[in-house]
Amino acid sequence: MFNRRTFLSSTAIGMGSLGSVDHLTDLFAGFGKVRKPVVIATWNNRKAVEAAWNVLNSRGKALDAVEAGARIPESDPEDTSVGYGGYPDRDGFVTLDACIMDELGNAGSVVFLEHIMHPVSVARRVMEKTPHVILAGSGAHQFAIEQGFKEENLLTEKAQKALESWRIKAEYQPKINVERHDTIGILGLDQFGDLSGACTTSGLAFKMRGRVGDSPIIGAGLYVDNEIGAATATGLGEAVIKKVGSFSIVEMMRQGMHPEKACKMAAKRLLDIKTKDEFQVGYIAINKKGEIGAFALRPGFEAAVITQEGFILLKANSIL
Ligand code: SD4
Repeated sequence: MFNRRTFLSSTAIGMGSLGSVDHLTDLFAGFGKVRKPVVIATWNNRKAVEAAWNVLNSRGKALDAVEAGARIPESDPEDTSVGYGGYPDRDGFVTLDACIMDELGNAGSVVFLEHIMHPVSVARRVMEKTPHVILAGSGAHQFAIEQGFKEENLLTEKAQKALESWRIKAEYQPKINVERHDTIGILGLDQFGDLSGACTTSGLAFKMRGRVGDSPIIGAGLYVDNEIGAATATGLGEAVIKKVGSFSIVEMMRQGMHPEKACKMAAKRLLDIKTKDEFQVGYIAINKKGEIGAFALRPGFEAAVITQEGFILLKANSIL
């Protein structure tokens, strides 16, 4: 059972820090009432959850929080899986996918977007300013420019070098946890009890030109149902799409399953995907009560969480 006295020193955002937690269900056991606000993100996206928390903690909406959080890795050149600094496709182009969903069930998405640093914000504009859900490629780019987004070169020297060394062998294998999978899926529950989520990525490093993963696909990389809960995914997008991962987790929560159990069941379903390559998928979820869960196919997945109690880096359990 989690011991509240294990609070560590305060963090950059002036909160207690709970350190790493292995058994999430224990952490949340005994909380009968709704826990809010809460923010949870894939991987150790600590700065992102802090940015989201700052919004939530000043009576902000979950939608604004998840967008603010997702924008952090998008502009971080060191994050090689998202936005600026993201690894390019095998032809040297950085192509971005993102989506967002709000508490009303509205959704916006951009796929195969180039030269725009904040695809999550373009996705939000698609949701709010167009009658559509998805804009792709040059159409998404044109829309972004019309909306006042700046055109930028997103390929850093580091990413260019990584492509050059990949080209020596040019072997494409979706390896587990080795690409510094920092793709962010982020879910927030605000103090009004509303849920929203966002997901943003540069996709798999050295993918084929034109490839789109799960991250901008509503139901696969992200799903939010404000009556029930929200879920998001990271890892091999092809696997997540085939299993409609995030939607399936929300549907399992609808049947009364705890978020962690729902993530586990969704991860288990990945076992019947036939591929010769080893791959990783990680899921996170939150329900209306503010209970959270994370589970992965293989070891190594973690999630960043902030509640009123502080920051937690959650080490997810795995099927294999
Ligand atoms: C994709 N799911 O494009 C993304 C990749 C990812 O950490 O999550 N990387 O398939």
